[in-house]
Formats: sequence, structure tokens, C-alpha cells
Amino acid sequence: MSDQTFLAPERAAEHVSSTEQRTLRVLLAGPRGFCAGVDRAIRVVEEALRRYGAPVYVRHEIVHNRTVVEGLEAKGAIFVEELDEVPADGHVVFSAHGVPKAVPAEAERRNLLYLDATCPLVSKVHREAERHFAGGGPEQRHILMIGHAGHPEVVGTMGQLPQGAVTLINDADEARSVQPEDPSRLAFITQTTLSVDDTAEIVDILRTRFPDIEGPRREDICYATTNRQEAVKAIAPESDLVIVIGSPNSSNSQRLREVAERSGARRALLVPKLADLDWSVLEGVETLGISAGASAPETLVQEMVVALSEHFVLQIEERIVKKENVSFRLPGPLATSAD
Ligand code: 0O3
Ligand code: SF4
Repeated sequence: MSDQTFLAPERAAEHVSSTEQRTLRVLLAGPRGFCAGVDRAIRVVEEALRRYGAPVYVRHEIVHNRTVVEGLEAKGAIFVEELDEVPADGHVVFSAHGVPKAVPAEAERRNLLYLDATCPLVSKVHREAERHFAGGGPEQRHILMIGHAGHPEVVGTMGQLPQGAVTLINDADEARSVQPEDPSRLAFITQTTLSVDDTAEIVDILRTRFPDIEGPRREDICYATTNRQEAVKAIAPESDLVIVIGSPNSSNSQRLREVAERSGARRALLVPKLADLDWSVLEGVETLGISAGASAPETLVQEMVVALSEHFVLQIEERIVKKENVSFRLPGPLATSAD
């Protein structure tokens, strides 16, 4: 995603009622924005377009960000929700969130050429689920999946196993009330983008109620989710307002907003992009924290900072809590020449 569009200063000016320039301290959380799984998923679509030409179909938003989706649409991607919207000779990419096993099976039945952009860290959870299920044999455990109902990652992970093999645990109350058939043969897995703190509480409840439960050491929340939440925690206590740049359907972005609020920010807002910013929220704000969800391009952060600089004297500090150095190879059919 190299395209960078800055809002013309004249347009940004429409949003402010006062021309008086005062100082605004800006704390930029680091890490923020794209994770390795999102970067890879976007490269899969771009590389597919380059190799096969437009159109390339993408099942579900490749990542939950309208700017990313619109950028790829402009290059020839067509986003659909189900495979039956893909024509017989179409190339189709599965989104970073993962898909139930039935989806590639259906693509194969229809002889569609498909590319799987599921993040390797989501695929890892799929394999964990399969390992606990153990092919339905004598070692089989019933699986409790901690996650949010209806989210595509949850649908995809639960869809690795037959119906009934996985029970979804949405929150601590459900962890307290779930009544599994055999409490001695349980395992748990989690969505990768959950709140680290909420999930720790849920895991504690499950481990206390079911001491024999198997699972990861802590949970399956990925490095990127963990680091972005830590980074927001570091800036929130000093911030009058934290703006998290991200789309409303982005689970990890929503969690960052919650983390900011719970960690001491006076207020925290999810803002998809500069054009969605209600400038009145900045009234009385002396320190503004900014972060971005794992699916939000850095260009959106820069666009916001540039627009802010038109109206305030900015004192920008970047607070980096961790350096990241993760990247993933493209999936099989694209790996050789593009990586
Ligand atoms: O899972 P989430 O709604 O946060 O998805 P996004 O916003 O597309 O971010 C990428 C994360 C992902 C693909 C699943 O881990
Ligand atoms: Fe992968 Fe984590 Fe990014 Fe999801 S948030 S795509 S699991 S790296």
C-alpha cells in the first residue's frame, strides 16, 4: 500500500471553527498499524493481480479496513462474501481471517484457482484445534474457543472441526456457566485479536473450574495484538484523548480503543480516517494519543498528523514499547518469485 493521499489543507480547514493556533502534544503509540499477517494478505492480492490480471476475487474484506479494500478495488480486486459469487474461471483469495474447511473444499469442487491469505498465526490456531480434536479418536478433547460470535476468524476456526466439537466462550460469564459433558477432557483456544487482560481473566476461570484443561501457555493472542495493546497502555494515562485509527468491523482496533479507555485515557475514539474526524472532540485536549489497528495503513496516521499540524503547533513524541521484526512468506503458489 504505497499510495499516499494527504488531505488538502483548505479541506481540513473546513473542519475547524477557530484559526487560533495552540500547542497540541501528540503521543504516537509504537508499534501501531500493519502487522505481518495483514502485510502478507495485501501482498497476496497484489501479487495475484500482477500474475493473473484483473479481476481477482477476494472472499470477504482481505482485512477489515475500507481504505485497504478500496485501494485494492481500484487495482482490480472484486470483494465478495461467498464463493458462489465467483465465476467458474475466477481466481479467488481467502481473507487474512481464515475460512472454514468447507470453503476450500467448495473451491476445489468447483475447480476454482484459490489462494489462501489466512495469517499463519491464525492457521496455527486451526492446527491446535485439530490436534485437540485428534481426528475424533480416543484422545479427543472438547474445545472451548474464547472469541466473539460471528467474527470471521471465529467462524473459520470453529469450521476446522465438525459441528459440536467446539463451544464458543464469548466472555467471563460464559466461562463461569459453561457445562461441558466431560470436564476432564477439555482444551481451549482463542481468537488472535482479543483483549489480553479480558482473556487472562477468562482463562483463569476456565483453568480453575477445569484443572485438566489443555491449552496454550497463556492464550493464542498474537504478537501484534499484544504489542499494540501494550503500546496504547503506555500512552493512555497521559492522554486526554486517544484516537485509534481503524474500521468499526476491525476487532483488534476496537480492542485498542477499549484498552486506551481502561488504561486511563480520559476518552478514546475509533476513527476510520481523517474525513471521519469530528474536530470538536479536540476541544480542551492538550495531549492526544494516536494509535492504529493492525489493518490500518500508516498513510492514514500520517494524513491525520498532517491535518493536525495545519491547526495546532504540534509537539510529537513517538513512544515505541517494542521493535517488531516479523514478516511472513507468501503462500505456496506465489512464494517462489515474489518473496
Ligand atoms: O480480526 P480483526 O477484526 O481484528 O481483523 P483486521 O482488522 O482485518 O486485522 C487483521 C487481523 C486478522 C486478520 C485476524 O487476526
Ligand atoms: Fe496475524 Fe496477528 Fe495480524 Fe491477525 S493481528 S493477521 S494473527 S499477525
